Amino acid sequence: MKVLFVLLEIGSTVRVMPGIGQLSACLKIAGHQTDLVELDKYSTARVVNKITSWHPDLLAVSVNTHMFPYAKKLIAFLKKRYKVLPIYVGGIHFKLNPDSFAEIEADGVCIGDGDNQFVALVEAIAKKQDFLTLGNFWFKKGREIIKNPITDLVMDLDSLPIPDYSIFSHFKNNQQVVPNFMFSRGCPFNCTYCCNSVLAKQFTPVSKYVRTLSVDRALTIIGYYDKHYSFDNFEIDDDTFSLNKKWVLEFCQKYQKQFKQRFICNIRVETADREILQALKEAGCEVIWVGVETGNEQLRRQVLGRFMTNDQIITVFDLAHSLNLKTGSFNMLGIPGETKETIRQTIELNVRLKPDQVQVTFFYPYQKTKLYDQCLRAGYLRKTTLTNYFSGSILKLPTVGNRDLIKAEKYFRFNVYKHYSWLKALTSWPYYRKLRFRFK
Ligand code: B12
Ligand code: SF4
Repeated sequence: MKVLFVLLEIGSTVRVMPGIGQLSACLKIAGHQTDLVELDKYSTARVVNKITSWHPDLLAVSVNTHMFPYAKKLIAFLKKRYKVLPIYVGGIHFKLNPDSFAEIEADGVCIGDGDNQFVALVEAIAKKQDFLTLGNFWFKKGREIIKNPITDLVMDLDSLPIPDYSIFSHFKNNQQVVPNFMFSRGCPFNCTYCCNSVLAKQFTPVSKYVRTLSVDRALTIIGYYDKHYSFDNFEIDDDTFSLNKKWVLEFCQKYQKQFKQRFICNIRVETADREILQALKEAGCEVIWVGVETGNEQLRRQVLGRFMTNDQIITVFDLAHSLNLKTGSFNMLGIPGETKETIRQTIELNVRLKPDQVQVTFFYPYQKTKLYDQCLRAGYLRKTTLTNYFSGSILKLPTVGNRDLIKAEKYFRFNVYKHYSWLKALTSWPYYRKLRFRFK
């Protein structure tokens, strides 16, 4: 079978989606062909051209929440044009919110891990076998929706094939690539706004939710890409890479003996100490990214369910800098309860941390998370549809106006950097780009 994936990278920037890479590898091992259309703006023409030239047997659309409105529109168009082409959807949006399948004209949706079950579905379709009872999937049958339970969760990540990134354009064109790898799935923390608190409930006991590749398998995957592609840097996208100290120390020790590439990863401050940070630095880690989110401890604890203190965060940043390890901070604006004062505190904390890179986004409550329900009950949701991450908050908060949030976001990085790096402040100054163009 020929399976065509569609990636709607609209309203954000993403080079590789590990989920698509994993599914493509599983299908290829089973003898199927795969390809991918990447859309950075909404366009039916690119998909139609690919369908016309490649003649896929099935379309697979992977959806994060901000992609949902585009996926809905695209699938409605394709269903009208190609009545018999099966279209299946999956991805984090449907794992969190399977009921939204009713709003989209696809034939079926994957509501859990897709690795084995999507292959099973494709094989059943190829052999014209009945598949309507297949676990991890919901299907449409006329007006009815058949809701099968989750029956297959991948517990042993080592059993999966090496993710296939060859279908992504960066890899196809054999450019200098920046692969992003995931060596684990899941996170044991329970932050109120994060997908993990919802996804963990699919597992009994929930402690089984966090699954990790063996260190040797992780190194085999890096080795495969090292052999076939040219890259100097890669990203480790695990939610919390510092979770298992023994694993990280073993990884770092073995990694530096085999590879030279530098990498970045996400850590959580409670799981990071001098030994881990030192090991990461020696292995070639360039930047550790840390979820700071807000400078106000009460908001962080009571609203976000994150129990680290500002002092703990400061200690880890200071430690990293003392080891010459670069740092990045993730921050959110517009958390329920946010005020001009808490925004000032977030800037102030960042100034104290002196991150080498600062990221800031508007807080968005994803459906089915605890904080979404609270926002809904409090009447904070201005709209429920998200199409991009840059055009302001979707909440209407009684404590701070959207205009103030937009302004705070625009100047956030400048307001942090100006205290310790004039160069970074200048390049993050909102008018810098315009100025550069004028002088070119
Ligand atoms: C890796 C990752 C990234 C990477 C890669 C991006 C990507 N979209 O995959 C990078 C670093 C680029 C990134 C960036 C961002 N991310 Co991110 N990221 C993740 C992370 C940690 C893992 C996702 C992953 O690869 N999981 C492993 C794969 C194997 O699982 P999967 O994608 O669910 O795919 C499986 C199934 O869903 C299914 N499946 C998937 N597609 C399909 C299709 C079909 C047809 C079928 C049958 C099955 C199927 O099979 C797959 C294999 O089992 C998740 C958190 C998490 N724990 O899931 C957040 C997450 C996806 N990111 C999130 C966000 C918000 C962002 C950013 C907006 C952050 C920011 N503010 O800049 C950007 C936007 C990126 C984008 N365009 O999507 C949110 C999205 C929430 C949502 N409801 O949509 C998540 C869920 C974290 C959270 N806050 O809860 N991210
Ligand atoms: S620590 Fe990060 S990945 Fe883990 S639950 Fe909290 S927000 Fe999600």
